Parts: sequence; structure tokens; C-alpha cells
Amino acid sequence: MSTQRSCGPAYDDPVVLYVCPSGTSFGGLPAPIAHPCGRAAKALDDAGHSYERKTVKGGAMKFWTWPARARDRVEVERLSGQRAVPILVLDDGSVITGSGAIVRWAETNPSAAPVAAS
Ligand SMILES: N[C@@H](CCC(=O)N[C@@H](CS)C(=O)NCC(=O)O)C(=O)O
Repeated sequence: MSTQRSCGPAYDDPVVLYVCPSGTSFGGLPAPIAHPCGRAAKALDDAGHSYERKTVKGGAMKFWTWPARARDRVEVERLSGQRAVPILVLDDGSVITGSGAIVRWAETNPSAAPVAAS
């Protein structure tokens, strides 16, 4: 029996997901409340991807984190032209910005790696 996924083009190159300090939590909550970084991570998990996770500090609403946020998000800004995470960096250097776009990418580019039977 084959365990390969069959929908959409398969993508198995390494990807890097940039997330905020809340990490990949609360991604399974309903859309309006789901945490954007968690939502992106869950979509990658559901599509069978393993990925490197990079956490950047700070948040726009937490003024006491602004110095760390400015330092830590320079790379995010260089890569994506803006400071918000999640962003996903593909093996070819292309960047997918925002949880909605990452979810759509994961759905259309599932991993070809065998998925463990549950
Ligand atoms: N619409 C964006 C919102 C993302 C968002 O609010 N990200 C937060 C972290 S969870 C962030 O980085 N905000 C900007 C900032 O703190 O500079 C998405 O869904 O990806």
C-alpha cells in the first residue's frame, strides 16, 4: 500500500518558518482566534512538512519589546519587506508572507514523504 500523498505538486526541500515568541501554539483554533504563527505551523504539519523554526522577539503591541523586536526582525524585513511573522522561506529563497498565504502554499504543496499511519 502506498503512503505517498497524491494531491498537488509534492515539495520536499527544506523550508524555514519564522514565528513570534508565542511559537506554533494555538494553530488549531477557529480562524478568527487562531494564532497566525500557529496556524501556519499547523498547515505545514498537516501537509507533512518538517521545517526549521526561527523565533523572532517582540511584538508591535508590546512597547517594552520594541528594541529587541527591531533587532530581531531585521532579517524578516530583509526577506519579506515587512516585519510581521509568520513568513516561510523556501529552499530556492522565495518567501511566502502571512499565515493565509502559507496555509494555501502548504495545501497545494504537500510533502511527498510518507505519512505515518495513525
Ligand atoms: N495577517 C497576518 C498577521 C500576522 C501577525 O499579527 N503577526 C504578529 C505575530 S503573531 C506580528 O508579527 N505582528 C507584527 C509585529 O509584532 O511587528 C497573518 O495572518 O499572517
